[in-house]
Amino acid sequence: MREIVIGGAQMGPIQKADSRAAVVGRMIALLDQAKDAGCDLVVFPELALTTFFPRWYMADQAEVDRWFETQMPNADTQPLFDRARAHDIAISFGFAEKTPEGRYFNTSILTDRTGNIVGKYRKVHLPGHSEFDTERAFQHLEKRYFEPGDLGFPVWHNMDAVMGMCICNDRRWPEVYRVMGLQGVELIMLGYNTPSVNSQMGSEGLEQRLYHSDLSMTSGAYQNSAWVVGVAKAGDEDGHPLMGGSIIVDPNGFVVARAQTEGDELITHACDMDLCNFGKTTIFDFARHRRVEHYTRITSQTGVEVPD
Ligand code: ING
Repeated sequence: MREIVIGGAQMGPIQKADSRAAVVGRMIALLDQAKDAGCDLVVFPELALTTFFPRWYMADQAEVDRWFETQMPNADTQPLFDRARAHDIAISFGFAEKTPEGRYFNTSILTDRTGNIVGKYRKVHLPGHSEFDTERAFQHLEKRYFEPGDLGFPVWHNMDAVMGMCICNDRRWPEVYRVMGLQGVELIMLGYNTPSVNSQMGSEGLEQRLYHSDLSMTSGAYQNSAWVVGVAKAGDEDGHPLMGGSIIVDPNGFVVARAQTEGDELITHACDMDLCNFGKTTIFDFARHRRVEHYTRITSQTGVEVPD
């Protein structure tokens, strides 16, 4: 049995005016809770250090840059890495990354239990738009502030398991899970910031959005026989509600832990990585069952092409 006790550290709202130090303090409090709960690994949300700033239209790049980190760890986040190391807990969290070359990504990192960064992922599927959209109830400018990720969907050996990451909207695309599944992934960690309402369809309720989030992650887990941990940043950020719904999903697609609030809330589960083995060696033994000669559209075609 290869058991990893995993914590999903859902975070409540981060206001535009909140400092990174204050946010890191909340993350450390969740880490302390996780230590008391016996966690070995803790997953934090997407863009965990700041408010979900892509909701704000900014024309001035200097204003945009304020939301980005140019180093990781850095002065603001070093206390988090130090506490994780002291607790012997591996962590994963998302942040806005500005590279030394001046490129901008929606990024997440994974550490080992000694606080060393062992993996980095950059969000590939950027939802929303790049210019101010007057038709929307609120803006979602990820295509304005970030480039699509350039690292693909790698996996890493960490804590005697094969681990991968994705971020938020990525969880809605089955290709994401399958590319990691084809690398033998056993645990997929993801954070998300999902508005509670649809900026283009006010009638879409929270129940449907929570269902689609569950559906995406439980399907990805089952169809690749892997654990999936999805962790929200939730609550009202400067008048803009984000949904909660953080979950831990087992390799059979069952939700084994679920957040109940829209605040800072730790969910935990003892995840046996060997539970992945049966699915990977029977119904989802890719080598035995997949027929790639019929899948070429998936990588050769971007949009829909209806035959005559
Ligand atoms: N947020 C949302 C997400 O994919 C979204 C955007 C919401 C797209 C609902 C489609 C439907 O969860 C981020 N940050 O990707």
